[in-house]
Amino acid sequence: MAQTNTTTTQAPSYPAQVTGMDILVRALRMVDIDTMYGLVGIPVTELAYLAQGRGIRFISFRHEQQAGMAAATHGYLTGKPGVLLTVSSLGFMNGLTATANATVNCYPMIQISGSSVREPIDLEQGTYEGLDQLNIAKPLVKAAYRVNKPEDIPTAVVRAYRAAISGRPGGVYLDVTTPCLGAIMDADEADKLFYQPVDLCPAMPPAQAAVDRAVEMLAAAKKPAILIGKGAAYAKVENQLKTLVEKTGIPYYPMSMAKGVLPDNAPLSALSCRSTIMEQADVVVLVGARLNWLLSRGHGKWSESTKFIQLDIDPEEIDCNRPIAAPVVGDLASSLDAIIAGVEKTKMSMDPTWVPALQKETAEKNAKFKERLTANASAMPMDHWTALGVIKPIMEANPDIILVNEGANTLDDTRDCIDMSQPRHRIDCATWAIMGMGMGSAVGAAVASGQRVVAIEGDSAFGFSGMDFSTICRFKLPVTVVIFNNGGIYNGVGENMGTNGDPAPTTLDIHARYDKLGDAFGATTYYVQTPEELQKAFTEAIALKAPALIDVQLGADSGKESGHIGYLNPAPLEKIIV
Ligand code: ADP
Ligand code: TPW
Ligand code: MG
Repeated sequence: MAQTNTTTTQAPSYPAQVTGMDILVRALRMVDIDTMYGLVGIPVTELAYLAQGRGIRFISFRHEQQAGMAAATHGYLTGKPGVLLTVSSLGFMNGLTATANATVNCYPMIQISGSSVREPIDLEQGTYEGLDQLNIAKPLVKAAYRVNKPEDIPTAVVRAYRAAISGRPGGVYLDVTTPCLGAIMDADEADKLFYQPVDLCPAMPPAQAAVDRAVEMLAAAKKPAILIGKGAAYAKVENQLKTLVEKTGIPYYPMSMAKGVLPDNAPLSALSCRSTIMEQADVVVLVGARLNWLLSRGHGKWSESTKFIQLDIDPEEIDCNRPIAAPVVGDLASSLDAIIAGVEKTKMSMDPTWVPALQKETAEKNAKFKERLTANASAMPMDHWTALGVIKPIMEANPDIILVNEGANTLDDTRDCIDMSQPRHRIDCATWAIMGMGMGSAVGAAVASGQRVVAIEGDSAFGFSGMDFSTICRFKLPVTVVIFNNGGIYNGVGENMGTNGDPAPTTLDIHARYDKLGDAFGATTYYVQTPEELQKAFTEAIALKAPALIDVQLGADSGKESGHIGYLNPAPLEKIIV
């Protein structure tokens, strides 16, 4: 009888395995990262796919710098680091400009970049996109780490996260090598690597003696002022500031991105009295604001006798430009709580004429401003003021809209014109006054907040990031981009000082139809030449809650060189005719 073979061959069983990329995605999820901004290619394409598949939103860009600007804005608005993903070599460097800018502005973000195999980079053997990325990043960011082994990924992510948000926030670079991304581990071994980090952004209360010193100085002040910086906006201390102002009656002045932390348009807002504060205030409380170029020299001169109380998380900031009479080093929420508790027990001695004098000045300046807007209301072609006269009341009636703003005159005039009433609703080119944050920041603001965004852009400024209008469209974001086209950097009337007939260095395209660029990506677009057309277009566009682009035709002579900061230009000895 023939024998039947009843034994079946069992497939050998292997333990489940994971890659470095799996571990990285899981580590990011552990610290609650739900969004990544980036641009893929070797070696991070599969990583982005994995992240998307596992519930991390991946916002894909046309240029890494803009993805980085989005991540930085996301970090600024949420208080959690924004995450940027880049490829090796130039992708890394394109993104690094934004990470460096985030560091200068104290925005928390993490740039994760794939990098090539180490050994041929170190021996300069010409490997694919070989670049010593870690060492290039180091001097430009708050912290930089490289992770070479999948076992180290969870620790690396937690370190990067803590570095980005602890103390003074900033940009962190995390280099992940290609072998590390592709390395394989047994899943149960990998499971053991993960842990939930405790208290990722601990409170750092100030010393009581420092608080007492500050309160004593404030109580004795005759002409005090509170100067609010974007550090206060970031730290979300609007309620404490409101309490402090209400309890003491001290007037406040906001830096550009701090507009709206307390309302611009309120009895104690001294927004129009910057020079008077600099000249006359005897005690100034800096709340998350640095005494950098924006608060010195051509921007006004502090009286020799002004004393400063500075609330900041970074002890190295103290005394860096001016002696600080009362440093209060700690996180702003804790510091303000302690100061409020102190002033509640203390009698203030403010000069009763100080606030009324500032209010009188404010009323006079506001009347002048109104006159200017009225005088320019029907200028044809329109100038910056004509256009802003139309946009101002509509923006102020829609305080939920986040305003992104860059340019020279377009920046200065928009900032001066549009009153803000909500914190963290104004994002601009900030500390470095850089161009090329517009589309990225608009994307980051829309994604992080879910709110409407309006980006008011100079035509030059828009050129730096314009292609990422396509990202606004692809992700169907509620963003209206308004381009003030005066045909140039500062204006469109520059003259070639030689004879070759080339455009002047500042000349761009006064007849460009930026609205057609919007058409290419399916946005709702408008080209407007009159205030009436602008009013209709702007009202319609913001109601759409969908991508829209308005090309605002200004006159080529609208705007002056460098806007409000022309004094920073080195003066030419003479005009050289070639
Ligand atoms: P602005 O440009 O509006 O004047 P800056 O960027 O110059 O503002 O200053 C912001 C300051 O806020 C920085 O010195 C930073 O260290 C500080 N800062 C940021 N976050 C906090 C925080 N949570 N607590 C205290 N200070 C903070
Ligand atoms: C990365 C220099 C400052 S402002 C500006 C440039 C090029 C553009 C001003 O023109 P715009 O606005 O935007 O059309 P307007 O209304 O005055 O005409 N490169 C970088 N950053 C900066 N700051 C510059 C160049 C600059
Ligand atoms: Mg311009």
